[in-house]
Amino acid sequence: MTEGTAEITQELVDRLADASSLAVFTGSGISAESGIPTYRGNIALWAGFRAEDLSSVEAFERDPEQVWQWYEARRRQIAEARPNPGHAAIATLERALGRFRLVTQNIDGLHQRAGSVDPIELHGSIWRARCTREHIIVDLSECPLASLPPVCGRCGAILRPDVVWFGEPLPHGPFEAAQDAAAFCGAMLVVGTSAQVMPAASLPLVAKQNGAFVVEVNTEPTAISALVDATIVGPAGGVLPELADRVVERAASGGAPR
Ligand code: BJW
Repeated sequence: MTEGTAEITQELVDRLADASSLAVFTGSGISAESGIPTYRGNIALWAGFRAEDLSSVEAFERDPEQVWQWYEARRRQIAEARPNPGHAAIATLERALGRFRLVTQNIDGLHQRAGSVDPIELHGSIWRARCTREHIIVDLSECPLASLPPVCGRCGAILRPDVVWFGEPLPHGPFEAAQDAAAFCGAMLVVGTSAQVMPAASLPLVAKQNGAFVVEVNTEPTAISALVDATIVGPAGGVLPELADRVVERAASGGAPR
């Protein structure tokens, strides 16, 4: 397979279907067609603030109520959104292929709502919170929240979103599981991430260094396009349904179509 912009060729389908296991690694681009903004390249502001001004430990320590208002606005937007055909195609691959792992940087929970079971969430979830005193993690699927900022039902301390802000370590268990998925997969599908945020962005490189066939699906070339085996340029919701259908059909047939 040559590097560069690729069509969904039979060779590409064969390589994914024949892989010993498939890892799918997603970023916010997979949810763009559900109406959820991506992180970079957007100049969308909330109440005059840039996302990075609110998505940080410093912002939370300075004004937790303001940070929670921002997260609550996003929670409501996500709650009203629907998984799109890209999420559904990934769930189809998971159901059809024996050895499969989904690793996501997304906090929106749309993979689960599309039918994916237990994806590895590297940057946490907007549907959970963490006690700032006892650090226990609590479900926060209630939407809208009754009051802001939410407080811990056990000790009364303020809760914080159970997400990973810049400068914070990724949760150990999920990151270790993601590294294993990348190191031991036969193929990796990288969808809708600019691959700029470390250490998550190292996962496609880990896969490649360990011999995996790595395919990227994105609306534009990214930081890793020169390193992967193929980049399919197009929207995930347009590309993935056809790709998944062909991989599943090919895997079910047990051999290349004549
Ligand atoms: C489509 C599409 C369609 C659009 N179809 N595609 C070097 C080494 C290690 C670390 C660093 C380093 N240099 C700097 C760092 C630190 C930092 C970092 O990486 N900074 C970079 C910006 C340079 N990393 C960290 O701080 C991380 N922690 C860490 O390193 O800890 C070390 C440590 C160890 C021990 C103790 C203490 C510390 C933490 C990173 C946390 C990231 N958090 C966020 C916010 C989550 C919460 C929230 O949402 O509020 O996670 S930031 C944001 O970026 C979010 C995302 O998950 C993440 C990735 O973004 P993503 O998904 O790639 O989005 P975009 O917008 O960049 O790209 C979208 C893509 O979709 C584009 O390519 C489009 O083209 C495409 N697209 N429509 C297909 N329809």
